Amino acid sequence: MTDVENVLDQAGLTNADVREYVKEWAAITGASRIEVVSAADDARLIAAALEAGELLPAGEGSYYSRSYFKDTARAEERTIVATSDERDKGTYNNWRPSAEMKPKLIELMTGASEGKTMYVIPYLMAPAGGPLDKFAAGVELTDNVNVVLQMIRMARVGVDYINHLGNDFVRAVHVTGDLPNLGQGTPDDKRYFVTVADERTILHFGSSYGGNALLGKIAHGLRQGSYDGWKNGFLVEQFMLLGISDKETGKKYNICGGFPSASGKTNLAMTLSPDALGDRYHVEFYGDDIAWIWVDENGVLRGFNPENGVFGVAKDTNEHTNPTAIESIKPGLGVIYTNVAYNEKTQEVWWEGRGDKPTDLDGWLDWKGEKIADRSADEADDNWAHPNSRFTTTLANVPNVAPDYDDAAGVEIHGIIFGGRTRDREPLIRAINDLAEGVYDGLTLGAEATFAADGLEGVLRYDPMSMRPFMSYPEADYGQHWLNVVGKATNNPIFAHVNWFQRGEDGRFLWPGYRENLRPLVWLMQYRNGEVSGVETPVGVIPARDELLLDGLDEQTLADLDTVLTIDKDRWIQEMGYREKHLAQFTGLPEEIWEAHRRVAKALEED
Ligand code: GTP
Ligand code: SPV
Ligand code: MN
Repeated sequence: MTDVENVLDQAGLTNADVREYVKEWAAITGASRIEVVSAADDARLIAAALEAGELLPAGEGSYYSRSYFKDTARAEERTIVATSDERDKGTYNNWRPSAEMKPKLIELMTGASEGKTMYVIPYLMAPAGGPLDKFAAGVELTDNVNVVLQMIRMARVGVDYINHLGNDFVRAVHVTGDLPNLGQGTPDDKRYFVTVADERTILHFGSSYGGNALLGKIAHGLRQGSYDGWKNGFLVEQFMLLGISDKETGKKYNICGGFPSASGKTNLAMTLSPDALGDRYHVEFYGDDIAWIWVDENGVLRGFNPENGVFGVAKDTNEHTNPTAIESIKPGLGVIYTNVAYNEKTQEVWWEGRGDKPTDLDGWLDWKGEKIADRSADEADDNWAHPNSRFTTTLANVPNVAPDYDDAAGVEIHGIIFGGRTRDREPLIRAINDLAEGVYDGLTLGAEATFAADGLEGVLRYDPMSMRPFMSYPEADYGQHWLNVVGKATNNPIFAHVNWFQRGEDGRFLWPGYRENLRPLVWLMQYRNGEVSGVETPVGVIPARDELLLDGLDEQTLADLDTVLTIDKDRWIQEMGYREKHLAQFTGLPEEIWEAHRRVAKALEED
């Protein structure tokens, strides 16, 4: 081991608390070398990772990595929130006492990085200089260079973000572990992904995949952040954040919202205006996965995206569905692909929904690294790319990124939307004027789970505000916290529930989705402004057919429109029974939420 003090001095890491922490974990993990990294090290680290074969070239200035085949998505059942107070136990946070979890993790991590470099990644999950900086700073320690390269893209990285903060930083320790010998998914599973929330310490062992390993993003940016937000008066949510500017009126509206993992946040924030609507509306990208939200001293609800990049789902991303994403991953931008299909001869990448499948199989490897040409007949239809394969690119590469995306003051939020993959019942959009009803709607968000969580695809489940996998404290307190924070806002944010995923009896999507989703959002802002009046229903206000911008929609969509704008009363009444059971799990839920539930139920019965 080189002299740790010396390495930290050389790197200009002066924060004494951070130095102590680094030394403590260097001793536990037994790493052979220490290296402090900043964004400026990217080119050198990329070159070293290519040299070591840990990254492969994917054309000019793009890179490819494969994670271990049993390590391709977040492992929800191995993810734990630990504190020393049992009252922090919620329904979904997998709470355990920290006295039980910390020794376990220390034992697993002891000596586990021997022979490896321990990278020290000082980071900030925020645009720098804002009101929440002291909650946004952290230092990830990892023994995995790919994690470093991803973190450099996804967060602001460098010692200057943490040197002045004293002890106000999250301790985030990541040890990859011996991936082929961790018993993933067996009763003897050795993986543990633990956030010790009341100590602001994250200990993740046994993965090198995104949400399990980029600790700034999910474990800090969502789990730790939401716990800190609960204690300190702000909200941290799995939300996208976008602006819609209207050339004709010169106005701009910002909308944030939660859809469960792999349900359309990235695509919505990158959306282009439908061609038929001309250039009147323009969508500006702020964030696609996380928003930190607070009420400022003027009573304005504000939010920013704490991330610096996009870790986006590759599947179905192409020039038609999401041309913005395709632009943001073009050659030369330093993009990293994970678990897509790769051609070892031409260095091309491909995934399901990218376009025509290559017919010349020469050189093509699937996401496991196996030759496609060698597949047996019964493997012929297997996916080439993993369904949860991803691309990583920085915000600066996103063509519609908002000019002020890096402004630490954040932006005013005018609307909050919830949505998910719901094949029936949920209409295209329904607006909700009342705070308690809006919070109630978020808490009862039900949708089909996706491939972003291991082994759960297609399962119908409630996913409160799309935070179920990231929930850090009890749901009843979460509901109350929402009422408290948004209740202080005087700028009149409106709620809405959206659904791009209704299906017909033949299984087809009834709404074309993607860029057409701008139409209901424009309606929502017009409704908020009183420019359209909509149609009252027991579950909110839906657009009258002719209030939606319909120019350029195809015949089939126009024919299906009445269905996606219908409230199926019987299905809704049945749903209210399920919701009652769902909410009853949350002991101590605020009475205002129950009142909202009963109001909606009564309105449905009387309708
Ligand atoms: P996470 O990064 O996992 O939190 O996901 P996300 O919510 O950002 O999801 P994303 O936008 O990446 O979309 C996930 C998948 O849904 C992709 O395969 C998209 O192509 C698909 N998708 C997104 N929007 C739509 C839509 O409007 N209609 C349809 N049919 N599919 C969509
Ligand atoms: C999600 O699963 O919701 C993601 C990707 O955004 S991950 O970073 O892996 O959690
Ligand atoms: Mn997500």
